[in-house]
Amino acid sequence: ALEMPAFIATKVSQYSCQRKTTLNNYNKKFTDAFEVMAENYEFKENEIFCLEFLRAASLLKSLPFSVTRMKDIQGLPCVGDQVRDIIEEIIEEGESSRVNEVLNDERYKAFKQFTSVFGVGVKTSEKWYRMGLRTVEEVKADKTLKLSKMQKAGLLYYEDLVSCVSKAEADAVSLIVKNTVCTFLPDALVTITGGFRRGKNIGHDIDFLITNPGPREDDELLHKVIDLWKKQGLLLYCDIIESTFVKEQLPSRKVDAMDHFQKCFAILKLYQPRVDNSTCNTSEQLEMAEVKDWKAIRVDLVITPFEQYPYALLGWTGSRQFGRDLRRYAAHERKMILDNHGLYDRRKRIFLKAGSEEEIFAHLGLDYVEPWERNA
Ligand code: 8DG
Ligand code: MN
Ligand code: MN
Repeated sequence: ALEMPAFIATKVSQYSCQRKTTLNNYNKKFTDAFEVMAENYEFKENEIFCLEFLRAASLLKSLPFSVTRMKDIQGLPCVGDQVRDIIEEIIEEGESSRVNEVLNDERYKAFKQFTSVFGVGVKTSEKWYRMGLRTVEEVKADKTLKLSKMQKAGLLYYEDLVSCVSKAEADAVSLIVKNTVCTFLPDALVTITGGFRRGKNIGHDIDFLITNPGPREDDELLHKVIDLWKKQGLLLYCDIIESTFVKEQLPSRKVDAMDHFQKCFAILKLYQPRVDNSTCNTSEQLEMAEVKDWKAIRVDLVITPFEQYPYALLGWTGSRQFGRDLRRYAAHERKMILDNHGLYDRRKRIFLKAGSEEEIFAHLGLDYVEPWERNA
């Protein structure tokens, strides 16, 4: 067999939106290491170094072969000195001492735990760390802490939420979401986005995009859905954010800006019949045995106007790095501004309409990249 058939490193784009990145990662031992480094820089709020490692991880994920020699990365973009050093260490030693240092670092370990709680970011982690807290258990035990409603829910359902969502659970929740939405709007389009649309079989949450192709608009849809789930006892937490979209406003140029759609970050109660229910099969017996027959699941619901749907779909499908690179590509290579609502051509001074994701790629002069090739 040929070694690295016709692979030309200098032809690899620095933008992940010009590469195909499937879940088939030949360089996991490198990309896991880079992601640890990136996360540590995120905890230190060093965005430049964080992005440098995320870009390198993303690039190695797209390579069609395993890197085994320094020669393999010659001529590739996104590989700076810091990254190169770690690759060299891993090739020679099988692991990186710099990465191991981070993994054993007290601050990193504490931040890693804190940020795994729904509603907790770097700022809160910093505060808790300064107070001397180190673990989620210590946070739970500290009754003097002032917690947001979101953080309270995050701690209450912590074990369920850190155990990942499976594809089967995503399908079950998908049915619930579709059924509920369709009782109010039979023609509504409900699409699973995020990691599951990219073909992942696990996730930290389930993301849905909801739009109404028909003539009828319904600003109350999200509230109706949430109210019904409340009535049915299925809603464990929800934070509804109203739309802040302004039509004339130019898209945000910030690469990580939040969009303006009406949305809801929720925690749903998913009932799971126990596999072994031969000994207890009534709800009373379940209760007596203190067996929990449900799991808390994080769900994001986003409502979009139909004409913005392809842009919202592209943005919410991710990956986050793929989205960042799309916007960076649009700005730097096309003088266009892309966000989850639309695409603005700064030369022509017009918004470009799109009826599908394919049309957005075409507007940008990019070859189409399938959702499962966007795991950058
Ligand atoms: P995971 O849940 O399996 O861990 O991965 P994911 O599905 O890729 O990540 P996510 O955090 O659920 O976000 C899905 C995509 O949505 C992500 O690529 C970025 C994009 N996205 C937006 N706006 C927002 C936002 O306001 N919050 C979050 N969390 N993601 C957003 O376009
Ligand atoms: Mn997700
Ligand atoms: Mn999400």
